[in-house]
Amino acid sequence: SRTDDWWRDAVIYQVYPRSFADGDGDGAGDLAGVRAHLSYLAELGVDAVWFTPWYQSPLVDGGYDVADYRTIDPAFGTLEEAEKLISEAADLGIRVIVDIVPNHVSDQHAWFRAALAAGPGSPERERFHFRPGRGEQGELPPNNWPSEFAGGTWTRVPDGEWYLHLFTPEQPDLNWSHPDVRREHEDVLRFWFERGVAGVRIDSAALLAKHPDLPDYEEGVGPHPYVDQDELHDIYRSWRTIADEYGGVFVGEVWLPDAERFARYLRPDELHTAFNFNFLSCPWDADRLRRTIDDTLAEHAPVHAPATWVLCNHDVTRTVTRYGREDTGFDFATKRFGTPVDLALGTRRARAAALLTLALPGSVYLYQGEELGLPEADIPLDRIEDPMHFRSGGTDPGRDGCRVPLPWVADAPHCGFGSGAEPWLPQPAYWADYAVDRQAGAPDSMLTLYRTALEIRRAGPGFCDGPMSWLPAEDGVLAFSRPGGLVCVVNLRDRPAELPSYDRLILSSGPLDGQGRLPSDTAAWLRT
Ligand code: TEU
Repeated sequence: SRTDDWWRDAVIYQVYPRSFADGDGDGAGDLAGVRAHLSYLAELGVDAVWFTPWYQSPLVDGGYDVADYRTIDPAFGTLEEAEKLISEAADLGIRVIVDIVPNHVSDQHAWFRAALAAGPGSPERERFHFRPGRGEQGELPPNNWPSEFAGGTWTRVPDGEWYLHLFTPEQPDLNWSHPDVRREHEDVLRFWFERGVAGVRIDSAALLAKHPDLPDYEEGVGPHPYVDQDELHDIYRSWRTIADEYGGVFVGEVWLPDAERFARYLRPDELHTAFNFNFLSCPWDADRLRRTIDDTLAEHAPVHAPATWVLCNHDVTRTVTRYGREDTGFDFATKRFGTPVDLALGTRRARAAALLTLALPGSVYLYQGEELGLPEADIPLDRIEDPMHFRSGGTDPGRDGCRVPLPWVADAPHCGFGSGAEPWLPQPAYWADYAVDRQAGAPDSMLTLYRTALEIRRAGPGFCDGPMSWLPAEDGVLAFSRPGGLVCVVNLRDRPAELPSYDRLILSSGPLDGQGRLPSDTAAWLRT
């Protein structure tokens, strides 16, 4: 719908296919379900859809354990359906972004099965990180690396060797100094660009390359042996030449605390964009938010890359819950996760945060259900599937609470998620209150807020990857202007705030008080 630079200020909707819509009635979402709801996404007004992995997979880690990139998992559908989906989305002006997981594959991937069968010393094992163990009998893991998901990073196979996995044992890490590994991923990129995808998300993008000696690591002592290795830049430069052939774009999942190191990935010959997760750890506080915004924009400015804004994704506690409580700990007495939540407050803040992020320079990621204001759900212990929960010995709730199947129709079985089997994760009793059909015509619903805001954003001007300037404001209030006279004001204090008397485009929550002031925890867009 727009130019080659569409991605610089796009709104990108994240679909977690297993939980979006169930077209075949087996209790799990699928491509048929997505295709049936493409018009919903068009009406919402998003520019692109990012699909978390839909490839053949045992789904041990929700598809981030890929067994074959050239096959769609039968639980989701077929390659032909994916191709249809991509072209139907294009007809509606929606671009498709797929997810590539280069750090590891599934233990069911042909390469790993071959490596197990071929045994120690075989060329098949060189595509992974197999090593003899330490200790007299080789009974100790080859190094001390901690797992990204708790538990160890090494698993021993029956012939005595160990293999490396930064995530679960079902996700063996690939050896990125092996030419097959590089060639295969370049082919996979071409495979999906050939099928018309507009972009690729790169999972765990700063982890793939490892120090060749796999040395022990003490936190903070010496260079890190696998985070942010220099070879990565060479890998992404070769990927970029492929993307450029197709006009495709990258968004990297680059979790790095160091802003300067992060920005190195965002270059005209490397990644176009990377997720900015700074808001996920930023409290609802005007000074902290302002500093986070300034830091984020300062990180991106020198490399001329647009910032991205993320309030939620499939790995973190849902936005309205995060803004409505202090901590997310596990309560052993009630076997429930999280402290009591003030959902009304969390929702109000999430509404204001939506207008804030949508008014900032750059692109915005919107995670399915965020536009409905879904809270984090409590998942009964015996229904949790996320390996993160099990790897932590049960101390971490895991990430299923943000992955519950969507409610589409309040009065339909399973809230319209599917008409057959029970959804793979249970929907809470209150889920129907959030259903799309309840929210669609309701003036005060979260869905209406998002639809209206996205419509205004599309019409512009001012919602772009251009400049922003802070305006003078009272303590606890954020106010900034954008090109074309757009002004955004966010009141984070506990009493009303002065609002300039420009034309009002939208309020996150109403009404204004008798003196025309903006209520607490509310945002407004104005036009001068
Ligand atoms: O996440 C990578 C990652 O860094 C995670 O460890 C993240 O810190 C954690 O999920 C936060 O709660 C990606 C995917 O987004 C995630 O779903 C996968 O499980 C992971 O990679 C492994 O592929």
